[in-house]
Amino acid sequence: MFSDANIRAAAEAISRAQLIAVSSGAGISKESGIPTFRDAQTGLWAQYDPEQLATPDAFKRNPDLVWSWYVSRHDLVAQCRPNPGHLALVEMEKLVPQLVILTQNVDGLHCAAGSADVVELHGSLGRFKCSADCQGSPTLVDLETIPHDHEHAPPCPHCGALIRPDVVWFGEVLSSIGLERAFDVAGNCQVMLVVGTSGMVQPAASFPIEARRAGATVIEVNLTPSQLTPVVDISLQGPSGHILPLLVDALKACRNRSLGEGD
Ligand code: BV8
Repeated sequence: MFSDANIRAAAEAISRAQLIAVSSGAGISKESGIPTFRDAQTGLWAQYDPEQLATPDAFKRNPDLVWSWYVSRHDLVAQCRPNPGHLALVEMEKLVPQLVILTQNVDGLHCAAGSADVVELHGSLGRFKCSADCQGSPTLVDLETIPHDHEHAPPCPHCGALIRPDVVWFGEVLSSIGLERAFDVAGNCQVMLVVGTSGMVQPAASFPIEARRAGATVIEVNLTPSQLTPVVDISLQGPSGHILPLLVDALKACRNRSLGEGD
């Protein structure tokens, strides 16, 4: 699990920082009811490997299967709410000079919680687009305005190419603007908080390495050790919905102590 001393050390590092970067993965949304990417898929999806479904080839080979997977995830996420972990980051943002969230998640829960500065590196389940980007990149399509069902990828109303989710698939490049911002934040932060990611997907898995190279204190919040654990300075093991609120409380205590000392 984690020690009070580690929570305090993490809070001290955050209290001294000008820029805090948060790198979040599927684990932060687990307590909102959204399965992580490597959880055994439930129901119909048990027999599919997400990394085999979240690719341009899968969509080309079997667009209706990939479409159904995304529409079912979209419908699940639409019923989910931010959990205390997301809300703690909104609190933390108010207690520090600058906090930027670099999220791999496509569930939109950081924005729904009220975080002000979120880079959605892998896109969003809430947006759909023409797979040919016929009106420019991206050609977003409002699903509410076109007839569609859960079984078949619908045609683009402009050009007839199939509609797909506005997410970054494996083998696709991330938006250069988002990626540039992410590496800039990672290279200039004093603290990077890595929350709920296995650290297996590139280029997001490089951010903590980049932050550490630039001299930042890297703090991990994860249920279990991850690929990144060996390179972090402070490891807080447990559910993020429990640990992040504790971290915010410790940060407030830190600030009160320093305000008291300042009297
Ligand atoms: C790119 C959107 C340049 C879609 C996602 C070979 C060929 C082609 C590419 C590659 C290759 N080898 C490597 C690559 C690069 C590839 C990659 O990294 N592959 C990996 C698998 C080896 N990356 C890419 O392709 C990226 N693009 O590199 O472009 C390029 C292009 C061509 C060729 C080479 C390079 C694009 C990657 C983006 C893919 N899209 N999502 C969708 O969602 O459907 S990734 C998807 O999986 C998620 O968005 C997320 O990023 C990732 C899952 O990772 P995590 O978030 O970490 O989730 P995971 O389940 O793994 O772990 C959850 C963690 O939470 C666990 O540690 C668990 O312990 C913890 N946890 C659980 N509960 C809690 C908790 N922690 C705290 N509290 C809890 N309660």
